[in-house]
Amino acid sequence: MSKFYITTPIYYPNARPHVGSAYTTIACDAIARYKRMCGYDVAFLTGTDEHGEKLQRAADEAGVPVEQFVAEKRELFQALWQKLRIREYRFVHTSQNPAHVKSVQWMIRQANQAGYIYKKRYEGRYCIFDERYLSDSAEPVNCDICGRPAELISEENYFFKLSAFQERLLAHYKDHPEFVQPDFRMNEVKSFVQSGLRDISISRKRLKWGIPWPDDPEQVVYVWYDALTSYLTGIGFEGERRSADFEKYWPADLHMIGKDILRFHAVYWPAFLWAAGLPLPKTIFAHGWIYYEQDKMSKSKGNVVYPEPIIQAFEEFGAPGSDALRYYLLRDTPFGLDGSFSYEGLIQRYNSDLANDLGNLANRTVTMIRDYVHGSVPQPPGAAVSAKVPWLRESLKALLHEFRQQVDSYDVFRALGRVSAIVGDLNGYLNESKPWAIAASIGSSPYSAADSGVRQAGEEPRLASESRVGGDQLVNECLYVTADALRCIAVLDFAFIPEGSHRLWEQLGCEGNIEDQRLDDLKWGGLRSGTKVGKPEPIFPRLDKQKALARLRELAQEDRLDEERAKETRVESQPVEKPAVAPGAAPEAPAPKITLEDFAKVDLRAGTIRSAEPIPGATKLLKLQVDLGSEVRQVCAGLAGYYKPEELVGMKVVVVANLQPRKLRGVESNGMIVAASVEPTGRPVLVTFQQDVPNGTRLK
Ligand code: ME8
Repeated sequence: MSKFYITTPIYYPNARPHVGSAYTTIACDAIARYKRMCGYDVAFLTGTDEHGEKLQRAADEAGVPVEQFVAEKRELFQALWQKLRIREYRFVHTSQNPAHVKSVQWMIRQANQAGYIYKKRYEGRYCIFDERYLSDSAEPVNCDICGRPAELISEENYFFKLSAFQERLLAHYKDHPEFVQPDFRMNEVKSFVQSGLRDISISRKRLKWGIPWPDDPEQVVYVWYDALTSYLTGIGFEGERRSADFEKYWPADLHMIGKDILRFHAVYWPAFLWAAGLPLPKTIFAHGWIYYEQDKMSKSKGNVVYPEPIIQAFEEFGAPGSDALRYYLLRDTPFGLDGSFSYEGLIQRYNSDLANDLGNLANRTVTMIRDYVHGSVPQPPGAAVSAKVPWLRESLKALLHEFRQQVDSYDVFRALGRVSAIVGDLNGYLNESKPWAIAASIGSSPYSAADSGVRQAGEEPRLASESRVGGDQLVNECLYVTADALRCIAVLDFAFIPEGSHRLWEQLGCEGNIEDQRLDDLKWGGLRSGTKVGKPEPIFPRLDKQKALARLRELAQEDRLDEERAKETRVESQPVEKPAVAPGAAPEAPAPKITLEDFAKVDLRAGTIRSAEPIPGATKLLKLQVDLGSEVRQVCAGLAGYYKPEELVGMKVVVVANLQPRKLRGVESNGMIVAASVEPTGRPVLVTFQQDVPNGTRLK
């Protein structure tokens, strides 16, 4: 059996996943499902990229230990994949993963032994948001991906001789034009490499949150070297030790990525692999970017789209929400180009392709089989009655072939377009043949066509004089042809819209599980006559555009508010997030060991609370002015409900004085008051002194 190894990028768990991360993962899930149905032994990898300064800062801002922060966010990704019906994937995470440490350190050692690593002082600009080096000079510069100002880094680092791979890369691109897809992306990569490659820094000194550099505890490995190596770790690579899965699946057949990270994959990654003596992946496909109504999604603009409220809104209307989103993302934008998300577009696409076309065809067909032929798929006549049938048969044959060609070249947009076109043809065929009219005229049904509700408004029953035999044959032919074509469509669509396709398969009464179907066996005429169809329930009910739009917007807004509230609750409840020792509960696990140097970074000071007052709208926060000797600091603390403001005034407390300032409920907070948190509620008990000490005294 041939194998197929496909990966998504591993995502930064600095925030919850949004529709952009969903886009890549959905595309990969669809391709993985499709390949399984083509008979491949598929490994599908996704995961989270958890090291680096970006993650460290996000955790600091949330006031949570970074290990806990990434573990919590990682779960949000897995929960969303569940909702989006992402299945049979392996999940790799880069922090707290001993196998991954071994992989990365092995890669570095190999490159070092091969002479591709050297040490030098680095001074330049670095974008923390995209974790990339931008220039080798101190000159201020903005990142060309995210537009943020880059930070100055000045430290002694390990460097990778990327320049040594320039010619080899160009030769590889020439010999393997399929290595980067679509073709226009290959051209971009080639011209970047032709313009000259510089060596790159692959370690960080100031940072602790990373994989230790082998034999140099002062440095951690650059987060991209670490992240790319996860494609190996995720299938059982641990440096010298390699699993049978790794031997089977590597090299990857497809790294699916967004266009933003093409250079890392098409230039750095092959060089890192060559430096370690490992074979290269076969194809890197860079898809486009999804914008929100033509605008870049960003938290500060409040236009980031999250999948959960979308799924919920559709489900409230009885529609398969994950299918609606999956279909919209893959069918609305040519795969490889940029796309624009809009709620109107989402409803429009769902209503036109899934509700009006496919859903209607399925519902009409199953209803007519139930009403006209006692619920069993009829026997098609030996020779075609309608002249359209041979044409439809040829179209379906062509579809089965072209669909595979298109998905094999990752043109999922066109493949779905082909299916949609044939659904249109089948609806046209039914409308022209009017089996409901024939059935009514010959009375071949236990029900009348009018009762069945399938006659179109204003239609007259026709062919009243047609012989019963000819009429029966036409009805049988129509119903067999559409039901059989729908069976094929369900199988083709299953990779893309699994929920609806599965229901369609069941309604048609087909034997076996849809996921076990093989595309090689899919042929016209495969539906067994006599198959009992199920109850004709609408699979893709049509949505009222205005109502659906209003509900989608409402849920998206609620979701945003919930997220903000959750963040504020978390911040408000600091420093008492978790009870230190809840009575009757196991004590909290000890935090990882730190050095004295680490501890010395925390500036703890004695201070006297001069005033305390509530903050409007905040249930737990109090605004305090704390006298630190040389200054009076404003600090917001989650003490309301536990301490009365007047009790606090005059109290001597311990303040973390060098925390980054941040705003809580719009009020600036410049430090944190130290407290023990007790009982399951996390009630704060303030730390104070046995004897008086001057304000501003440092605690050591
Ligand atoms: O770059 N439209 O992680 P990341 C389309 N950890 N795709 C989008 C998107 C959007 N608006 N936003 C995100 C990283 N994506 C690294 C990767 S791999 C070894 C390390 C998708 O969380 C797209 O696939 O920033 C993009 O490449 C990926 O999310 C980046 O995710």
